Amino acid sequence: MDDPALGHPLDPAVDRARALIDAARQIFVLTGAGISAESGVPTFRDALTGLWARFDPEELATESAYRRQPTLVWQWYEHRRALVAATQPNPAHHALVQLAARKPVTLVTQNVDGLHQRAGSEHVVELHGNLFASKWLDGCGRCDTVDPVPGEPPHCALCGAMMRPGVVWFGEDLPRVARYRAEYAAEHCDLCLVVGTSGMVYPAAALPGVAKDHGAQVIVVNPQPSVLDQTADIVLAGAAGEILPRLWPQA
Ligand code: BV8
Repeated sequence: MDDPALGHPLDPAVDRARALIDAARQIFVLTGAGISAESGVPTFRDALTGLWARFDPEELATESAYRRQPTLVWQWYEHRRALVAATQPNPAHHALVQLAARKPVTLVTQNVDGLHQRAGSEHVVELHGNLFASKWLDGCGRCDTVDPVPGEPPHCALCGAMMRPGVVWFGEDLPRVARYRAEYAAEHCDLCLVVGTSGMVYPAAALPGVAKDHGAQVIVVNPQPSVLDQTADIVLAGAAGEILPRLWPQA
């Protein structure tokens, strides 16, 4: 029998998920690179092509790699910024905007692509920063840039400090406010919706477990099995862009 609203074959797990979402009072959403996959944004592991193919992402996305090879790492981020700028939010991003219009939602993302914001989501908690932000590495406190040289990190005209991508590198703590907001949301939700993450990167990966420990139900959306399936009450195996629009009415 088809789902009258959507013309999809009824899936009991989708029905159960819909009922949980409909009954939820406070929803904590955690997204990862998978929610942007249907926009064509390579996950940061996939982004290692060409010049960077020979590197381990967890090695390249570090301050030490940047200090050692600033131009190579800066160009990797410029390459990724160009890739992301050429993409658009997909139905999964837009569905979450619809959810937040119906329910109290805290949207926490591990992604640095800014696509949730471009879809219209507000108050997005970016645990790992944003590709399009930059900040100073060291710096005199009164830093001002020289004319940027394409492909090179900008430098302060006063002290020569180098600018760096405004993302959280491995080995760096998460932004304090973002981390606090994410932990608060996990501790105070009655439903946790996890979309498109392998659950491999900490401390973000611990958040669904925190929600569970505080009494929340957990729904995981991912075409592949992940370690977070063990925490889930419901696992919806499929692409976010197909599944999310089926879980609540869309405008
Ligand atoms: C910290 C910005 C401490 C940079 C990123 C051992 C155990 C535990 C922890 C550690 C450990 N060793 C080291 C650590 C710490 C480390 C860590 O977790 N390492 C991992 C690799 C083991 N963590 C850190 O370093 C963090 N900081 O711990 O600090 C500290 C404390 C105080 C003071 C100082 C220090 C910082 C982590 C942040 C790293 N930065 N990004 C950049 O992008 O260049 S993380 C980066 O990787 C991405 O941003 C992203 O968040 C993450 C990848 O994870 P996912 O988003 O899950 O993506 P992934 O590709 O893995 O999975 C995609 C999923 O989507 C898949 O499951 C796939 O099936 C699914 N999918 C595909 N298509 C779809 C889909 N799903 C739905 N729909 C689809 N269509």
